[in-house]
Amino acid sequence: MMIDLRSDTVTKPTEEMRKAAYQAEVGDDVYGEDPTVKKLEETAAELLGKQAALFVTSGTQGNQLAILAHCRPGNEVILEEESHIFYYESGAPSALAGVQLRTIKGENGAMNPADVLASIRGEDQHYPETGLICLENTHNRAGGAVIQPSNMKEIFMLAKENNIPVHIDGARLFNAAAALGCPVTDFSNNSDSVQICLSKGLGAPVGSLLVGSEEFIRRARKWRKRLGGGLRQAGIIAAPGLIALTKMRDRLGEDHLNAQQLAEGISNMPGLSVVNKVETNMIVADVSGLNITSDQFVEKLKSQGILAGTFGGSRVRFVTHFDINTKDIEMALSGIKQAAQK
Ligand code: TLP
Repeated sequence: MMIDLRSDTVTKPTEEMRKAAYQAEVGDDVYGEDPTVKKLEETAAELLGKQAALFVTSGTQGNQLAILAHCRPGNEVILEEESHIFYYESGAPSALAGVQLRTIKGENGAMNPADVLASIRGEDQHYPETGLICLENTHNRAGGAVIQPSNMKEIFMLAKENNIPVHIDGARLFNAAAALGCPVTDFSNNSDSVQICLSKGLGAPVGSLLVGSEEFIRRARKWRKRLGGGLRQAGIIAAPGLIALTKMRDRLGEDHLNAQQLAEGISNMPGLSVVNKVETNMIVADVSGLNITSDQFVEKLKSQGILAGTFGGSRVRFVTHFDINTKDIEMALSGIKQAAQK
């Protein structure tokens, strides 16, 4: 049995989720007749304090629909330099929405509001129009860093003053809420739209939700259909998603504690250093002290029964999740130690 720390996307659905999928009441969701999908969408909208929600297949689809629904071709989108939308979505904003991206270097994933303000375009005919500002929370490439509500609020206020919508890539927004012990609305209130993932820390097999105003969701729904994302008896996958959304949020703190334990162990190993703050469920370790590449280290880990992901350069990412318990962490630590020694 491998200990899979590549991502929190790897969790298998619980028995309760599988049963819920089996028993789900369904209908044709393109006709708006799937009661389980409707319930999931209503639950998400309420939880995040928005008017409406749309069930989508993935985080990427949710983010891209947001860009499509907020922007017009030729717009410019402001976002952090290492954000998932910029770094990991295959160039979709330009390929699909025809927008260009303006990146800002953040600190621990947080953009400085002054930099955001300075990047908003003026009236000049040479300029593209700033169509959207995207925030990411928790911030993946900053090692699961929590972006503070105060920082988001400052950016949201200046965006409002300039009539620019704000979208949150909240793939792991509930991890951020769990880390600060605050309601998720402390984050979502500082936005026009939010994308949340059900199949990361929350453990559902598939799906994300895009939330926002009724008018925004109407436009996003049309884009979803246009892209072939209109699903029929989707209650089958919405039912486990509903369990994820209602029952799995409260246990995210366990993943964070496990991450702390893993980070502590790794930082005591010669040749390895933990380079992120470990606020949630991710550890980013630098392996340059071992004089090998991150790819080589990941291979060594594999031979010890541990899966981790390379994170660029000499960095390796470990992610804790629902399928990892304290015992796995202990085993992982002894395997990592072995891999670092050989
Ligand atoms: N992240 C995945 C990989 O794509 C890197 C991972 O293993 O962390 N926003 C954020 C912040 C994400 O971390 C991810 C997935 C997404 C969006 C996209 O979600 P999916 O994979 O459902 O399209």
